[in-house]
Amino acid sequence: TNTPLLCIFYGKLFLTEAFNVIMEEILHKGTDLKEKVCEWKDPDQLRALLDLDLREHGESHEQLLQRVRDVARYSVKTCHPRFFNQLFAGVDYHALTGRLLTETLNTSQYTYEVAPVFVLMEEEVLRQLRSLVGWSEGDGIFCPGGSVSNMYAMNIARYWAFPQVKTQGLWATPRMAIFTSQQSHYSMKKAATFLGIGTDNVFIVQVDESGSMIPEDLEAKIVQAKSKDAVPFFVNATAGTTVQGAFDPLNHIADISERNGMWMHIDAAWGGSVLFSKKHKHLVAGIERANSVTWNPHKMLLAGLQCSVILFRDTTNLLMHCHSANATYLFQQDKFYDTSLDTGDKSIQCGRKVDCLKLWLMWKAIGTHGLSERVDKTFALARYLVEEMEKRENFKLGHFVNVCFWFIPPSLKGKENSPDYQERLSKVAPVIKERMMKRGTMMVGYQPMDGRVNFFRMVVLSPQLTTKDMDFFLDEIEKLGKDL
Ligand code: ABU
Repeated sequence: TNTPLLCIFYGKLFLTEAFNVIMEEILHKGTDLKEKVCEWKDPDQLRALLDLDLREHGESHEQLLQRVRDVARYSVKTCHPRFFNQLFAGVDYHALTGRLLTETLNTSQYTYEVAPVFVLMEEEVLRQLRSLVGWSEGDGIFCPGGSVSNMYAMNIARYWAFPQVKTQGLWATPRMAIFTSQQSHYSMKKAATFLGIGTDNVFIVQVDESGSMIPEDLEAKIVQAKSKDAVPFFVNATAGTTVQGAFDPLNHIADISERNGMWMHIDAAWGGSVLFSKKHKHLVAGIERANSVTWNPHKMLLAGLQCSVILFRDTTNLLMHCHSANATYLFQQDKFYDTSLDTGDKSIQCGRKVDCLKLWLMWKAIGTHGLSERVDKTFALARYLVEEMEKRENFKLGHFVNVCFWFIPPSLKGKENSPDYQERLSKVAPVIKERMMKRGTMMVGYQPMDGRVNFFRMVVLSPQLTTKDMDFFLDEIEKLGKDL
């Protein structure tokens, strides 16, 4: 019989047993080098295996546990040390504990009354991150991903430049111009679309060979925008581009922004974490001169998806002024505590997940020192990989902050001048990728870019990794591509 007490009893039992499956199938097997990163199935096969249909009546305890096992089995193990496919990877167990706590407590970050611990925690984590940027004051908020953090920056910048936009909308603004490099994240264009600025008003600035913005071209694009009667108000510099991992020259861009009265944003979603590293923070010299910074601790720091912040140098409460709607059922001004702790009206969301706890708990566990070692290890392994590639015949390096490279199969060796060389080379990475997915040995991404045919982008993140894994990676690529 389905009494409430029995439901609770079986619910708790299910959770306990499902948790054991999670521990065994994902956290033990999923991080074991002898196990596969993924068990590839074609979509039709996978649909059938998962039995996705939702029915009138519920299933038995055993059937449901099998569902949990299936989800674990057929999902990609992004915690596997040989998952190199994205800018996130690996697992930090303290952060994971924070994620589980967050899910279990199931609250929304908007008011002190429902999230007292997390309102104070978010404030403190943001303060510490700002201080790494070099700001003793300012503002910020956790956002659902780097694209949304970038969108916040653009929206706040527009409000700063044209405050009447909040009430009068686009009727109150001139044609606006945004500047960003050709290798910046695509969220800049999405934000321009979403905010009604329009992608035609996103002026694309050229990059040099390494992928860094060319400041002289930024100046030229500002002149071009003005000649079209567009008002330059926002420049986005990137600290760690998505593909090449390039860092734009921040001080130079800050000079240009200041001279032109523009808001300077830095998309440091990937590269912001170098702020933890004494060795590598020179890459973001000048970051403190920005008006806003996007930073994703779920990437290089391994806080777990998703953990993204937008930080502001502003001390005039722009975030609140721009976004507040003063809902009286949430943000009553006659509450019995300090209502400035009800930070939810700074957000464009209502319900907002708690994203600060995973970072806070991980930071508490390994300290600033541990986080700095994590960043240094990422760079050291990338450096090792580059040095090893240079020793091998069949690898051609494109760039090496993110390790971008082509694998040149024996059949293409020495054929660089053949008319069909680029076309044949473009087919190599997709075939190697297919083979590695089907073997399940590892995962690494590839892409074409700016006239360059498909090349691999290797991202080294998991704390479990050693130089042996880098050697395995190179051997495996050679094995998978030797007959191409
Ligand atoms: N938001 C950029 C992330 C892309 C990647 O993981 O490859």
